[in-house]
Amino acid sequence: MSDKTFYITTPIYYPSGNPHIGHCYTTVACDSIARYKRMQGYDVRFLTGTDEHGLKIEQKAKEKGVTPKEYVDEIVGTFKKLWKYMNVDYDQFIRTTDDYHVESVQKIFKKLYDKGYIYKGEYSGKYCTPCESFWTDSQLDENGCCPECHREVTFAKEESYFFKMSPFADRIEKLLTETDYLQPKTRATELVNNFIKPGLEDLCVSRTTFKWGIPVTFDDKHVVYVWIDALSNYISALGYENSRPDEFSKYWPADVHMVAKDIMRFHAIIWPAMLMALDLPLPKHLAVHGWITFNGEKMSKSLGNVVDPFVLGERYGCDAIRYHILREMALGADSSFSNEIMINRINSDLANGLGNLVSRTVAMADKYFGGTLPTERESTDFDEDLKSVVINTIKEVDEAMNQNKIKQALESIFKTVDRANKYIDETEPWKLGKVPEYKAKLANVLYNLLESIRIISGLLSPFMPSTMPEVWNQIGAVPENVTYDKLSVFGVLPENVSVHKGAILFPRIDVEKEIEELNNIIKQNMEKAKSNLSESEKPVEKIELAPEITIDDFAKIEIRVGKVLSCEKVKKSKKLLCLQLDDGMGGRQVVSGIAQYYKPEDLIGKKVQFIANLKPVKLCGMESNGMICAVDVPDGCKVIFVDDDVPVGSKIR
Ligand code: ME8
Repeated sequence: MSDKTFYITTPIYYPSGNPHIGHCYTTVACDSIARYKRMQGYDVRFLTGTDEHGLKIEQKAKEKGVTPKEYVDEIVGTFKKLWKYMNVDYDQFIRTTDDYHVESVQKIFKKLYDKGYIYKGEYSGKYCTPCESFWTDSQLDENGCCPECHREVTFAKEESYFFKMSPFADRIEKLLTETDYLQPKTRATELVNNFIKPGLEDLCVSRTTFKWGIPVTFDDKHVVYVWIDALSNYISALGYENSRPDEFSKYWPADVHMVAKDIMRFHAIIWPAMLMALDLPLPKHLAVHGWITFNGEKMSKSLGNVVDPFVLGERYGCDAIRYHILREMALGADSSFSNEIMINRINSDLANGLGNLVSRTVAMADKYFGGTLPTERESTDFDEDLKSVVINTIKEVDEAMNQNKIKQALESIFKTVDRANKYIDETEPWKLGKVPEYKAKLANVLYNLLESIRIISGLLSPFMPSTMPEVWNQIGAVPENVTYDKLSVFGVLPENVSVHKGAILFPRIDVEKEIEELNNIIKQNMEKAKSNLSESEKPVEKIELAPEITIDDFAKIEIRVGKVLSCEKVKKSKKLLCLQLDDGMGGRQVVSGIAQYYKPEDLIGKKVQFIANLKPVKLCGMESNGMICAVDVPDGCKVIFVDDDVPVGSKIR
């Protein structure tokens, strides 16, 4: 094993709902970096896992009538299944319910207490129960509600242990502003201005109001609260302060913690403070990416605004999904997910770009040389430029990967794919194939293409690990031809290489048909997610009100009660019903667009509300004197009926 080590971690995910594309991004990104480093010869440790304690899990398990452990076990199983499906090759999966982790957290808590960094106090403030969070007044939203879920907060007081943050403020500020810990470093300003400059507040690190957590050994009323439990996973996994074999001295400090921006603060401020308090070396880099959003909202399972990664993988293959999410997200920025962008990207880059390059090259080697290249060569004017672009790719990819810029690495590789495709257009092998004297030239062109594909596919293998072995098989490469050191050298495949025609790597997708099918799946998911939400999870709907009006404005609208005397469908219209109302004023006819939701007999004899002073209009040739009041509901519309004892003609005020 190499003595160059590389330790990379994902966040440990909450198993409070099944994983989605957002979770896939961080995990697949770390997997790709880990694979790249393994390819470079590093002894890699790639850690992922689940963060299983807390009130939310306790509540959800209760609602389902199972123990918290039973509840998380099932979801953790789905996470593991997804990582297998996505070909994520982690070295260790940590669960915060694992004994060794519990042991570490208890010792770390006690150590910090003994050193005087943890003390007992009282927490008081505005508290949001579903989010398990205390908020300061300035953090509340414009209605004085929770800034995250917008529900009401209550005043709460609780005995808690606190972790002193202020002793570390100066060192943390330097870490963020003077070192390359934070990637991208541009985010340091917001952290320094929002949290460090105003004075670092001590952190509440224990709770007494729920039980599903790691008990504080010296005060059993308390369980350790969120961050000391969760963040410690990065070192407990290596055997720090527990009975696992010591790998801490080998792999710590971590090379990369990768997280999304929502938990940047905890990793940029609290985690370094904890390590400083424990006198431990700090991790080398914190790579922060944005959110995968869907229609502008953070993608999340509870909103149902996601296509299940299993469904996507089943349709396009896991490598297409890996490629799409890695290619879309720039470190630091959000990336908006759309099925259309995904399918177009798969079609353009994978089916047309890479897939075509491989299939055309292999097909021509097959057609013109029966699959095995002859050894005579004659160069073309385009060879040198192609070779220099191809050989240079690894430098660009290395440079990008050293900064964890995966999107940039993939851009470089696909620029080379384009260059190789252009080489086919330049050399026109189909013309060379027609002239026997050009045999050596044609062999040279095809060999250069196979070599380009070898290097491209070698560089792509950390990102698309399932498909690249198939590419190697088709171009006649063996694993030794695509080791890292061979990816900067042109001319590795044997001169008389044999290709093997194979399946299409990335079939072209029919965009319109797919979008329609995926949209239907999303619609179903949204409905399912809504009906599956527990009361505590249901989002408070944001209702946009029309501009304010005065009572005088309202007085201009006459809403009155009428009784439906008769009702019939309007001929030539699927939507309209024509109603005759007793309006207490001699009667009137109203035409209403409710035919899809009500049969005439459902309405006859019912009392309804109608706008009595609306200017008459003609609808499908029928005069309408007013409008029936109704509301939109998810599967249609409902008329607002009035109790039978309300007299017709009554005015609504
Ligand atoms: O925060 N786009 O767990 P979590 C991009 N347990 N990434 C996303 C995403 C999205 N829409 N949604 C989730 C926790 N992620 C804590 C972490 S670590 C010591 C404790 C990814 O399940 C992203 O990496 O809410 C984010 O940081 C992580 O999931 C949070 O997962």
